[in-house]
Amino acid sequence: MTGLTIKDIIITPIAATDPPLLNAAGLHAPYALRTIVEVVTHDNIIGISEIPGNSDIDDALEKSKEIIIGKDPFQLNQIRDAIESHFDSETTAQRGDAPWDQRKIVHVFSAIEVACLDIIGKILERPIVDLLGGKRRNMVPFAAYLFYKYKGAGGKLEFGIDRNATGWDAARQAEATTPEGIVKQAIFMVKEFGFKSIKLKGGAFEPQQEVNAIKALYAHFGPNVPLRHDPNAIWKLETAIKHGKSMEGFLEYFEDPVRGQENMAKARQALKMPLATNMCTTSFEDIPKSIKLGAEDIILSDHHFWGGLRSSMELSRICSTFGRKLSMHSNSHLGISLAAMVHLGAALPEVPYALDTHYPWQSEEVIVGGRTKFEEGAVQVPSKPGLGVEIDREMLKILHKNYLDCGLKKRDDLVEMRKVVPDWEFKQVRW
Ligand code: GKR
Ligand code: MG
Repeated sequence: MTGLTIKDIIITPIAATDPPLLNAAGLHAPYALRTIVEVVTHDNIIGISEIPGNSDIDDALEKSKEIIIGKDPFQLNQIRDAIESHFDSETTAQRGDAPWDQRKIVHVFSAIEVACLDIIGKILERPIVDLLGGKRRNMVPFAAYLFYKYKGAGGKLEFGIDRNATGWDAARQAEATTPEGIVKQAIFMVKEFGFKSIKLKGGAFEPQQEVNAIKALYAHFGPNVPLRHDPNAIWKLETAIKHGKSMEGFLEYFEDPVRGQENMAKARQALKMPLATNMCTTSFEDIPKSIKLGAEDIILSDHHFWGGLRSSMELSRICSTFGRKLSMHSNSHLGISLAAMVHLGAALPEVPYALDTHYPWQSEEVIVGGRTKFEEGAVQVPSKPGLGVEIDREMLKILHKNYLDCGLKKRDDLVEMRKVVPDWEFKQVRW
């Protein structure tokens, strides 16, 4: 074995405090699960990555060790081929009906690819953005991501609150179920992070209530702050067209109003505003039908489920070829994922829309130096070699203990919702 080959892969599931956020599939648990992956070479160079936490994905990662250990981290094509032939192939349908993606192989490859790029960057003494073709911007803009929520901060406090909290901390813990509550949340989030665009996670309340929230945001922030609404595919086509029409002129784009590419194409025909998706076109195999039908205007990529950073660059070229815009989707995450998103955001040919991030909802961190700073809603592209962030070993231990103590193994917003509304049911299409 040469010094450069991979000698070990360390998989550490963690749980980070997450508030009770509502969405079309239920309620966030008191902890968001993430998995921290370390790929170690014989020379003891460690590359790191972060992916959504899910014990099935962790098991798949564990199984991939036997084919990845011994490989050269520069040989990413070989590693991808080995992973693809080792596991049964997955279809888009396996992403599931929930707003988050439940496929395994894409996440496994993303975890290994980002960690290998981190190693390559460290060896070449170059930031990952340089491995993606180089930096096109120094600051990567993100959007405020508003959620309807119950009162509470999540974590050990469960649904409790810190009575001394002020500013964004207090807003993060406050209930937000009405248009006024959503506007208040937006004011504090925008003040704290400087975001210039706002997204509302919808699909939690009946459509008119959410439309009223969008109009209340518009009334408060005015026409220069772009707004988006995302009901996570839970509206009927008629509902999306009726309420979509009433939001024309208020929204920068409308995200996954309906389920499936066919319905998205019909909604797109009927509405005079761009449609975006992270639920109907979610993999390369979905692209031909998306183009044929005209399912959306904007694809919200996510390197965790599009198979890594280089795949996301390939996606950007496909998008521009077929007249699509590319932006970025997010789930609850910490700073290692954020750093990867920022490197990708810096390399993309264009960033026409501020990228999504759940980051303001988390309060802990697993990287040295603590929480990543936002300036005017944007994050500076790291310039250190690789990802430019390192694991805080003490925090990793603490967050791993949270994982062991909390007993959660994968995200299930239905289970959490039933703790507060016992007869609540998930519906593919609700309104
Ligand atoms: O965290 O509740 C949530 C979101 O609904 C998330 O799971 C979605 O995947 O943010 C996502 C989206 O844009 O659909
Ligand atoms: Mg979405």
